[in-house]
Amino acid sequence: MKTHSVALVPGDGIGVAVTEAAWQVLQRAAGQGGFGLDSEIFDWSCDRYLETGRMMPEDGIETLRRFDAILLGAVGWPAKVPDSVSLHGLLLPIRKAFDQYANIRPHRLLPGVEGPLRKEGFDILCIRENTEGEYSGAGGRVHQGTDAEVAVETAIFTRRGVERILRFGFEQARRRRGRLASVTKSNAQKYSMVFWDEVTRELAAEYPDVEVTSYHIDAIAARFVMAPETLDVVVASNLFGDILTDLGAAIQGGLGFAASANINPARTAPSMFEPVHGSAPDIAHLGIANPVAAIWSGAMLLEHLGETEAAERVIAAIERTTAAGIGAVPGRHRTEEITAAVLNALD
Ligand code: GGG
Repeated sequence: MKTHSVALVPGDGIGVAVTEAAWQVLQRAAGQGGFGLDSEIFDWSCDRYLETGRMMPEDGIETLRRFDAILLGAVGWPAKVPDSVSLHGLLLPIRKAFDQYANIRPHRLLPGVEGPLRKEGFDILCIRENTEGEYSGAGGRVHQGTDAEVAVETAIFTRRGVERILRFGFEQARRRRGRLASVTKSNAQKYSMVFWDEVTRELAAEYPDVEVTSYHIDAIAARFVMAPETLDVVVASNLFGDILTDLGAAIQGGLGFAASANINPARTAPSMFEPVHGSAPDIAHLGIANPVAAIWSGAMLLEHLGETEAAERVIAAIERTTAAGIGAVPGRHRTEEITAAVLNALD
């Protein structure tokens, strides 16, 4: 029997409960699909930071490297550790070290899920550049605490980085409805974003079958709400993609429904799967976190490992669950009820 190894990094807050839920579902799907899933749990989190001064051990990356995939919950607990420290101590270094440059975030409506922004037919695939741009961690501060204080955050855009994420987007558009939206703010950011637009135009010549439109981030944010049916695949930088996908999640009905995959397309290192949402410390101990986004992310993990049929069954089980109204309204059902319903729907 084929067995895949998965590193579980539940992280902080509700990350622990939703990872546990997703893992239960993945194991059930594996049992039904005739393949195995082995796991090891890593307690890398803000609590660990408080104990050891590190979000993950020094050899954390090398430890993760031997797994086929990583399932992550959420990172951050600002009352314990500044978010900038936790993010740069765990999530961002994993994406960077494993060259998970394509962050895939599917936004579509699940049956039965309501929400004030819900738009029938909403179906957008966001591709977020995941290893450089505004989250490169380059910059500095001088004259701290004085009137002359200066803080600089350098956004790094390389030809390699921009070209490969756009190419990834073009390929996805080819497999979907053939439309690509490339997102910048090139009227205001006259170096990096003008460069991004230029690379978009260069690549467009290679993909004559894909209809390409360049949007500014503010304009496409409005379009997400007003005319989402005009969008198919959306490619954006690290920061713009991060913001836009929270909007996508809101239109889906909430952050509890937004899944994501941090993919290393060359498969030279493990890819990582995580819900878009954060650790939500305010509800962490209430048992009401919605595990749907984490379970959906788990389905993306199975798909990546080549277990396509099992992945499709998990997605179908999620859809049957929300269609029955379970997990469809934030806070109405407990995490364990939603998980049990998805498990039942798998059977
Ligand atoms: N589940 C992922 C998570 O913890 N997200 C919190 C967050 O702020 N992430 C920033 C990012 O995805 O770059």
